[in-house]
Amino acid sequence: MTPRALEIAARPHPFRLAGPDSVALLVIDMQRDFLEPGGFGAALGNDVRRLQRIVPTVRLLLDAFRERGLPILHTKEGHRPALSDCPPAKRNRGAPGMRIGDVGPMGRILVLGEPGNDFVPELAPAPGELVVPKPGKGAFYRTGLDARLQALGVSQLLLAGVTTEVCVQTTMREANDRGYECLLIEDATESYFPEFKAATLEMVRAQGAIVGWTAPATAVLAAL
Ligand code: TIU
Repeated sequence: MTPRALEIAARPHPFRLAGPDSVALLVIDMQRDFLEPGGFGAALGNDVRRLQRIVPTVRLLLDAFRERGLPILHTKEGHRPALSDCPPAKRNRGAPGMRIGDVGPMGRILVLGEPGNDFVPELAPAPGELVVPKPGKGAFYRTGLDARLQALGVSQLLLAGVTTEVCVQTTMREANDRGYECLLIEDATESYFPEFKAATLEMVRAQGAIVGWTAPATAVLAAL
């Protein structure tokens, strides 16, 4: 009898793991710029405290992947100091004095290398984990992410991070179009808008997983 394939209890139906070498954890933008006061998220008028609640869950997932030696990638939204990779259309949407590149309490807002652009300390990448800086919302736009995943032999992505309907959903759609099977971990993602998070979870798994699957972290951890 062949052993039963490992499955994650997911919606709209179980997510079958292709194998230990095929799956990666993709942690999207768990940066001070989005989770702490004085960063980009706050400059856009958001209550950033909502996002902090997922930090322990993301940490549990990181620990589980680390213990098993499975690949982990961390994305980081940010721009070069000269803002050569920031379209004026993106910069101009911020309030004057609080735009991308302006100086805030954690350094220049959404600029790579600034203190506020770094990961929250609890979720700092460990040596050997890939960090993917990205100028856009999607992690495949102007990054080498696709090639890096292919080099690793990864065909399935478990997604965590912020914000659910912006960078996480954009990345999930980009990955889905590139042939990756994607599962969004429900309690390891958060939005400034609870209704947008709920709608995103519903829409990605609708129509027989049109964009992908969703599952709670406990189901992911049980399957690993
Ligand atoms: N504003 C907002 O909800 N999100 C972003 O600008 N970036 C990410 O989602 N990372």
